[in-house]
Amino acid sequence: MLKHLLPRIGLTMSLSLLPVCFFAQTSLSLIEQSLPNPDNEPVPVHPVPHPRQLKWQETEFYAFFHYGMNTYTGREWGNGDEDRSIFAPTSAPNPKQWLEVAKAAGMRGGIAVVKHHDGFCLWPTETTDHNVTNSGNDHGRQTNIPRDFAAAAKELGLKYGFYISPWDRNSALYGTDRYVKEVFLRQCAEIAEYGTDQFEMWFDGANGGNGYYGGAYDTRSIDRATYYDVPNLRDTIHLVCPDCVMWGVGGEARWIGNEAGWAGQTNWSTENRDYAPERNGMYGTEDGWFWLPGESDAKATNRGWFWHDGEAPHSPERLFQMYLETVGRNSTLILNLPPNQAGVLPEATVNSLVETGNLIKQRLGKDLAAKARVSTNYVRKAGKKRHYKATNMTDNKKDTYWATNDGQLSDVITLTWKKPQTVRYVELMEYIAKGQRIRKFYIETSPDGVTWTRRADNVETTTVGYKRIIPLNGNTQASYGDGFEVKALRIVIEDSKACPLISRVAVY
Ligand code: FUL
Repeated sequence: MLKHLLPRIGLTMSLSLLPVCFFAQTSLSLIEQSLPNPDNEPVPVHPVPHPRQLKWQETEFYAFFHYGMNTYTGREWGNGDEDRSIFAPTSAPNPKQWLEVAKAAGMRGGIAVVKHHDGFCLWPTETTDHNVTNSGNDHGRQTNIPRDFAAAAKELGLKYGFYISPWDRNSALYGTDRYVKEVFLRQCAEIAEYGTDQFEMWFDGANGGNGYYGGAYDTRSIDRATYYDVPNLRDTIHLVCPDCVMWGVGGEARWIGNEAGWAGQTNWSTENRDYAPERNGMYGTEDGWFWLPGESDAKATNRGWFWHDGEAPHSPERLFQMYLETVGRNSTLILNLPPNQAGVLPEATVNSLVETGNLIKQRLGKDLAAKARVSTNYVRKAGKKRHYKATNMTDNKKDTYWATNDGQLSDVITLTWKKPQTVRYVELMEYIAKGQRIRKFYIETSPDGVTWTRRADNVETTTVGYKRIIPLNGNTQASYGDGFEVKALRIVIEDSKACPLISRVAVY
């Protein structure tokens, strides 16, 4: 009956929001099994991502730009009492240069801070006088970061979004209901107007404490769970920016739980709403009831989030390691690049990031699986317009996938080459639109297709998720090395929540 009343996707998603309950889960899969299924598609394993979360996940590696009042005071957290004239860029801030560097580094987008905890806004806003229009020089008064950042991103074909601090140490209203209605929600709405195709809005977890607060100099605390009116915030922004994931406060992606550039080797994109991110952010929760994928925020430089005198970038090798330990572990990586007082990224940062991009291209750019023969023991029965053959994993198409029949939770994927290949990394991607499934696998290589040696056996080969990259020598810090000469490689899937669905296997 129900199937005539609700479209399948809507039904799946609205029901996936129900509280944990065996009854709901059972009745859901019964309903799904009774739906017509000419393509013999596997039923989802709940929870599944919202389409906006899927698009967000594909951004993979993107930049963070901390620029603002702190760039000129040398602080990391301004108190909110900074004189506006201090914001005086020595040349016009240049978001296009920031994003060009991000693109050269292999990133697919960027997020610019437009208001940090000090409350100074980097765009002309009606919500407060504490903004660029009252700043120290003409470059400052003409600054409009969201306008210029969005324009540059569009020109360069990158995704973009903004960081708006919910905490505001300048506002006299902070801590009252009026702050949320008259300042914070309006600021978010103003920023949404700078581009309906934003991919993420970033809301920091530092909320409340001491500050200037319009001259009061006191300490204000808020109830994080209710103060920011999150449901209203989310709905309002999604009306204007339908693909914009609300990070942190907004509850559509989770903090990975450290700012050191690594995610757990075991990393589920599933979580519970009442999770404590610092405890579980790195790993997620296998039986979590919500799709809440991890994002790792990390610094590409050695001082702070904001630019400081004497700062130096991390080496390209260190940044490549971070990439492997985040993007390669089912997390996104948002890597911070701080613009200096001239509003540009310093040369040393530029050089390190360009070189990081080169490493990513050299090491993970040429897929050897494309010229391998790929086979599995099991293949799901094809439907009218869809098949699930092993070659779906190497066809470079994100919407095709290999699958087994229902109930078949293990299998072996074998790749063989006519001539020996030097291999160093294996990349796997699950078709997560139907849920994250795999929970145990391992990798072996063979010089002749007869004798097999297990590789990376020090690595927890548990979850895959959106993307997993395994260095075959098991060492993310020195992953490149000499590689292994092989004629065959196999991925042994030992266990999966339901039939495994893999959209990509790549070997580098
Ligand atoms: C933290 C903030 O308090 C830092 O200043 C910075 O913005 C970082 C990305 O998030 O929690």
